[in-house]
Amino acid sequence: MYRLYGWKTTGSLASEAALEEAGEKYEVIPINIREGEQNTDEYGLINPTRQVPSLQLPDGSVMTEGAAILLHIADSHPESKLAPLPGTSERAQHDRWLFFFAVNVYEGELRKIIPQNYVDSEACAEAVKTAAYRYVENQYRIFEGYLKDGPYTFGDPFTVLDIYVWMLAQWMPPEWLEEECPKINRLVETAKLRPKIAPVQKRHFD
Ligand SMILES: N[C@@H](CCC(=O)N[C@@H](CS)C(=O)NCC(=O)O)C(=O)O
Repeated sequence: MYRLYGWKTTGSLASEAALEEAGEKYEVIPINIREGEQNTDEYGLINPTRQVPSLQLPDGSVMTEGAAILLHIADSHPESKLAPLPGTSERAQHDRWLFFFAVNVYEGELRKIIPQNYVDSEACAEAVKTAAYRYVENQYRIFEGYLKDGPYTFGDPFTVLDIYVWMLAQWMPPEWLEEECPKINRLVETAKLRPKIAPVQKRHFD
């Protein structure tokens, strides 16, 4: 059985949704990052970055980095069709945008939330934060420009990229997303209604 270390509405949400879509059995080990539980010695042995998510695989090994976890779940459950086949040009596009969101958007979100971790002087932190807001919004506009008829990135197939976008986009102000990125907003709203996603959505956001 998989063991997912995570906390409500945080980066572990996408891994949880992917495990649901893959029909896997898993246990969530709560790590309350608001209370600093990621900083215990015990958790440091599981994930030296002291972040969530971390995923213990059925063989006992542990992996970290949310986007890598999503790809692993997709590739180890090919019957779930959660990613295009490796080596295809669709997969290249899928991974391109997954990394785009992991590197540009997720990291941008961290600069918004903890700007003080990115600069030495407290005085510069506010400037980092302001620039991060603008930067993240621009990343969403770039992806919006790539999307076609939807509802998901590649039309009907629902992939772990869509799961990642569904999670991250809910960290944006809903009115901004609706007005500025209607295609991404449709992706998120459609994903929310999926039979396996809806209970996860409820657990995290209600
Ligand atoms: N690169 C990591 C980033 C994970 C990350 O920043 N997680 C946040 C929650 S969304 C966290 O654990 N923060 C706790 C902390 O930084 O102390 C990933 O993509 O999985």
